[in-house]
Amino acid sequence: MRILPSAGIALAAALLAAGIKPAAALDIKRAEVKEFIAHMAVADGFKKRQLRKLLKSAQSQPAIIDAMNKPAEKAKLWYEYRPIFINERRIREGAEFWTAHRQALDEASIKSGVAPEYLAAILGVETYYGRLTGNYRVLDALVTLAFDYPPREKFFRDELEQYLLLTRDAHLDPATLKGSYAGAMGAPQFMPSNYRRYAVDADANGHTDLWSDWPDVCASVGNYLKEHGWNAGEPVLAEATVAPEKAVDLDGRKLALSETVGSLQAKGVSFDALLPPEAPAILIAADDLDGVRWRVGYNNFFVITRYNHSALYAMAVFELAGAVKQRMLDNDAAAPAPASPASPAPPAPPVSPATPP
Ligand SMILES: [Ca+2]
Repeated sequence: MRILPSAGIALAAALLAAGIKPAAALDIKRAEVKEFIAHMAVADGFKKRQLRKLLKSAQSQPAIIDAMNKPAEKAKLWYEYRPIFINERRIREGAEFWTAHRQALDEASIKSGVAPEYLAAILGVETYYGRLTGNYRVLDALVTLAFDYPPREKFFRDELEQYLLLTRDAHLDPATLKGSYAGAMGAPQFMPSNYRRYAVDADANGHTDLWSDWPDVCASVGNYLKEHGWNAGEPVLAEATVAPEKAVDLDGRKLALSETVGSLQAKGVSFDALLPPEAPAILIAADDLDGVRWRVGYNNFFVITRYNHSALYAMAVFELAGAVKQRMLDNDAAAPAPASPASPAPPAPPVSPATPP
């Protein structure tokens, strides 16, 4: 979420291997740290002494700052970015994940209206279906960015506060949880504020666990997308062509749902419009090796970018979702038919009831 963890983790590891500056314990005598502690004591009822002890144990890590300065989706073009996520291994593991967690995916899909392939694809892009959830202590990541990364210090101080509230309320140990270099946690890589706001205890076992409780993981991703405006059954994206005399204000590089199906058509964009003219839409320029490929994103495309503010990210989720779903269909088709020579049973429906036809 927000930051691509797999690319970021690799980058951070490379920087560490290259001998970038070592980590250092947080100096809790710094004015901004004292101010933060005082705020937490007054606003949230924390004991100052406990906070000092915890924050003193945190390591500020220069490698985290270096990783923050170079997120993969800002540096890469679509044709460079796509193969990181759309490849045989991620498709195969997606089908394996779906097979292993079919019930959790189906239940989350019915509840949220988000088709299971999109829930799986987000987990696939974020953490390889929960396999790579990050090896930084969340405390170190948030402390580093809250106090040693001025461009985003307000955001990360808020997230650090949310993290301390989350771990207090959920009886988790704030010193041991692990996550990405940005402090994103679990299979869906929720930042602490989103964990508190959108995570769901779907199996009602009393714990909302985004690392290994798969009903919780799947339901939380569905809940996040639903709360950000996902429309059940609607398409995500259509391939498009743009007339040479297209309106000059359309470059396909602004991430805003500021057009409609009708306005794009009026400006010379041709696509298979599956929604009515008044439906919100966005034109996307995808850089292929041989030039720009045009695509039109609908509302649900924009909703995916609320998970990570990048059109590249949403296109990767869209394509991975389609590829994993197709792999499931292919696997089902290849499975041996049940032995019944008189009247062979039809194959089981490969998709959940929540998947639109
Ligand atoms: Ca649970």
